[in-house]
Amino acid sequence: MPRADSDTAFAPLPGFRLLPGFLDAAQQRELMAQVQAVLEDAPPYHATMPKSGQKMSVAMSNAGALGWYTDKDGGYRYVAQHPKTGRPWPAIPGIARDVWRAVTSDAPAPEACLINLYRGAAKMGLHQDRDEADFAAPVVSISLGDEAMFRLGGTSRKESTRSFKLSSGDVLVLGGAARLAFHGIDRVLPGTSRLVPGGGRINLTLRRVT
Ligand code: MD6
Ligand code: FE
Repeated sequence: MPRADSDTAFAPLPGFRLLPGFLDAAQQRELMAQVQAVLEDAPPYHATMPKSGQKMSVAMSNAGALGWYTDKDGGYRYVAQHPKTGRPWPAIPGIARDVWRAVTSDAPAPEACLINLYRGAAKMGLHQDRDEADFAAPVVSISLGDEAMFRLGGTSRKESTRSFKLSSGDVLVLGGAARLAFHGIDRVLPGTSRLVPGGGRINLTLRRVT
């Protein structure tokens, strides 16, 4: 019996692209330094899920004109200021903008860069990225630090899923039919990288919002 993870019924939707090792070690270190500068201005926080009021295990911050945010009463949305400092989000790191330009053909510049910080047992449940007003542009993600098991499914929760490893420097694109594919992080593999100061994993997701 094949395990669910190697289910032959699973095929990624068109528009899904995994680019392993897209950033070399030097580029990863430079991007890490740029992200640290963002996090000094815009400290990571644990956002709260709508309705349940549960805090997310992943710490978050943002860069760009708009940042993804959630709290108990407001729900999932984009906001122009850091919820605690009230300041506008810092600019999107240059290396991240370079990656967007390199992997999206004619999409306008990204408006939002969500920064996910995984420490300890943090993980992210299966979700769709669907809080944007327009799904024409892809979502581009960059992984830094510890390896993680990423789970990818189809556009309905019922469809089969498959998990695979994301490593530091990998770039993942959800565009076209895969733009609304369900996905999540099952777990991070601690101690598999020394890139992130204090350990753990950082994922940047770049998006058009409006
Ligand atoms: C993560 N990534 O890798 C979570 N979303 O930590 C995402 O939620 C994601 O990797 C949209 C497109 C690519 C992604
Ligand atoms: Fe996502």
